[in-house]
Amino acid sequence: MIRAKMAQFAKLAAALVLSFAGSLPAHAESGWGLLNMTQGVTEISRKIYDLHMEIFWICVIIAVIVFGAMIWSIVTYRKSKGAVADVTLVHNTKVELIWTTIPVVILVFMAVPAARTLVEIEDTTKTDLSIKVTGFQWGWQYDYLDSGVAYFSRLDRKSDAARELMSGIDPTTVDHYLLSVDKPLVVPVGMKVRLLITGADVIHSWWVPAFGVKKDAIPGFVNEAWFKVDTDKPGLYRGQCAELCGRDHGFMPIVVDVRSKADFEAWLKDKAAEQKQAAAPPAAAPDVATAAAAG
Ligand SMILES: [Cu+2]
Repeated sequence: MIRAKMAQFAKLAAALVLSFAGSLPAHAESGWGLLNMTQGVTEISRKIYDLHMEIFWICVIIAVIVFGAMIWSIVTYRKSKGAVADVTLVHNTKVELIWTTIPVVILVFMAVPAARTLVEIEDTTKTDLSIKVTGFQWGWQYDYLDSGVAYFSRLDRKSDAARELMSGIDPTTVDHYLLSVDKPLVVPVGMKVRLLITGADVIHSWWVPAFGVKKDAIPGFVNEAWFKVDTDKPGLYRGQCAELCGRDHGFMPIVVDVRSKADFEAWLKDKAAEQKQAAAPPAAAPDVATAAAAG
């Protein structure tokens, strides 16, 4: 009976771990790397990863020492072995000093590098390019503030069709199901890109793990974030809205198309020209009234 229950529990735990692993879409790693956070493609994302690993191992060491001592004590001094509780030890200044000082030292040891990285993350000065990001139900709007280029980015058509109830399309046949968009955010490598993040309706959150950026998009507020992708890492990077924002929260992915500087400049020029043309008034049509009067 107990054995069957345990087997059932093990199965459930395995299923949970697997489903968790499967829900981490934005990571390029495989195997165990999938369970960890990504190292990303920016200096800041690597610093965040290093901090994460450093603090993770500190926690592991503390856990091993604390649980080791606890389990050893429980086993060694158990009642069946005739152990009797010591009720005379009520206060010991030396012990209290030790168990206060050690955690303080550990905390300071963790806080100093963490604070240093935090200051760097918040430093949005000296940026090369500013893009306003507006989260809305359900997608993202990107405004290139210096060039006037602006467009919406939504879930791609294929995913959108496949997600419909009884669409008849097997989602496993759709490439990057629910993770592709019609028009990705296009940015250059090696440039400090500043994002001005806000919301149009409710709170969303712009999250791209590979850049180490996750920032809330709040209506009425403008939050700042920045990233600078390594010059040798152009490519497509994916993310998602990270703040439960309503019915279609799971259907507003983020894709960032990181290109070389020259490619980016060309794209921006084309896009600006395209939008200028679309916004221009149509060529003067013949005046129907004058033509009729003349005839
Ligand atoms: Cu959202």
